[in-house]
Amino acid sequence: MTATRNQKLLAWVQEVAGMCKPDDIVWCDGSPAEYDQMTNSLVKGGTFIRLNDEIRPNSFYCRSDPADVARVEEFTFICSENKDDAGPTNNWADAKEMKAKLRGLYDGCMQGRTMYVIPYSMGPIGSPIAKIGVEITDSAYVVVNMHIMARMGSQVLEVLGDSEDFVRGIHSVGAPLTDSNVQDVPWPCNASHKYITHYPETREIWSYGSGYGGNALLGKKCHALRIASVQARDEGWLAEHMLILKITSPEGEAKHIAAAFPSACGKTNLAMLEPTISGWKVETVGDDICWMKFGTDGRLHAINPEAGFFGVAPGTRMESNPNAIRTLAANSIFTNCAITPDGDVWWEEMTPEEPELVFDWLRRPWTPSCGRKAAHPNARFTTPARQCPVIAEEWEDPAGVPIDAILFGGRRATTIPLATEARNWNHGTFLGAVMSSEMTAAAAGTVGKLRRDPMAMLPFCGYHMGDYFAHWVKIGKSADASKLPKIFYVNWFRKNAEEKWLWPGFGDNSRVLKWVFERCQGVAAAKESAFGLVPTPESLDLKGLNITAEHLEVLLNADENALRGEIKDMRQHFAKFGDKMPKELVDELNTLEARLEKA
Ligand code: SAT
Ligand code: MN
Repeated sequence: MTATRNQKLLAWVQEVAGMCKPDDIVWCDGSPAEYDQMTNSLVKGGTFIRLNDEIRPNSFYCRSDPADVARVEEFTFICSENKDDAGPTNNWADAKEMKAKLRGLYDGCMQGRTMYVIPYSMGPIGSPIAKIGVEITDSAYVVVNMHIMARMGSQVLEVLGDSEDFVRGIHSVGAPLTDSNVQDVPWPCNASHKYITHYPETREIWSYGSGYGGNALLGKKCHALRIASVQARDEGWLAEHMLILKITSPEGEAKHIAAAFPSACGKTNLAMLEPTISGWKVETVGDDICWMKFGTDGRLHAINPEAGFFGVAPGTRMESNPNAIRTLAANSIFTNCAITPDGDVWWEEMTPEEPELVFDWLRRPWTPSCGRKAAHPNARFTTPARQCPVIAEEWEDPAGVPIDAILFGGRRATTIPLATEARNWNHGTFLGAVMSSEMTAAAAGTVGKLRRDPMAMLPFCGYHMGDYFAHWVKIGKSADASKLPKIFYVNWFRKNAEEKWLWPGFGDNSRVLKWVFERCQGVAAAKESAFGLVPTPESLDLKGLNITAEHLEVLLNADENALRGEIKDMRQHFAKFGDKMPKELVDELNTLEARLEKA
């Protein structure tokens, strides 16, 4: 049954069906009944295992193909009309050539499968900041994950009406069942042909070969970041790789903070943290993506375009993120974790003691002494945001929440202090532009290698990064400076010479949030450093924390020698963007260098 009379949408679905040749077409309505029916059939087909209902009700366990475990940046393309618009940080391919190649791969790629049509809204349905997309996919796994991650189904079609204004996404796992005698595998994918391609001008996404996370749940990174960043540039707003949190002081004053960290650097943990300082409260608006638009009050207002969390499981535990653990208690999907003999999930660090026996993500028996990891390091949970016990009451406010502060951060064992406040918007934009992090398992690549990841958008900016920087500068210029969020750079990951963490992190990051809050109020102290304004030791609330004065000094130190050594790398980084590099940020780099020379 088709639930729309939108001719453009109908024609496009027909066109895609003609190419992919599925056995049938299903228009997803987004209902709980649809979710139940599809999860049941995923269980029947062997893709899902239903977890023990008494331990984790209505939840499912799933293992991917070992050749399909993370985003594949080397096969991710921005197919803008001009190569120059993709810029040096993106793979570019000519749209016509890429589409011709993909049409070849898509030809008959859904044979023996069902083609699902998923109308979805990124953002609360009908919010002026929200955007509609339609994902066509042959993966039932994608459909049920989209049920959690986005608002989807009939309601979205109603809001869309006859409008042509929707992002068109095509996704196929690239594994046709051409021989009806051949049994499907639990995780169909195409290990040798993966393409995640974006067409910014026509607002299209064509994805092939992978069923995992951001490669396949097209509303997330492909739409809400890569395509939306282009829409944001064109329309004067910001689409960012940021969590959104609300922090309330003991006096009942609330502020909203958005924070950008690369994938798997603890955005979900920060978004849900339980403060260790008494009387303070942190609540969640979003954990991964933030769309910010100027409101009539001249301030930036943010929405979380997503409806769920697709978080890294390993390391998540009561001590690191109790609210995530509580969110995951039911109605969740777990991918590439381990499974226990009594039918619950497990992953590294989940429990204080390791279980005697589990079955790992590769289906092998695992014991604590076996010398392997039980869960894949990029194992994920998919869980509804509304289940989060600290979800902020305004998290679905169509008008968004006013942002008081923006944090940038990454994993840096050295050099970068615990917290730094930018002197102004351009300086903050500069700090975001030179942001760097040691790599994690969220993307295929060398874990631990340092890479510059501007605003944590390196894999997600849908256009030339130099133009993106210029857009940030322009946003600053267009606004009343007193109404712009203050910008900070934080680093929870500093280590001492013995490779030990200097900062406890997790709930204790509330101490830094408090400092940020009080800087916004203009009450906390800070001192000048070459890098920016850093907390004085007394300005941080360290009550109850066991931290030596020596360690604190290292933590709060912008290491001038190390920074001097990085200037060359920052210049090379900026040089990549050629004449698109905004002068304002080059000036900031010159200022940093001059300050370091004087220091
Ligand atoms: O892109 S994913 O959604 O797979 C996760 C991430 O990298 O943050
Ligand atoms: Mn992310």
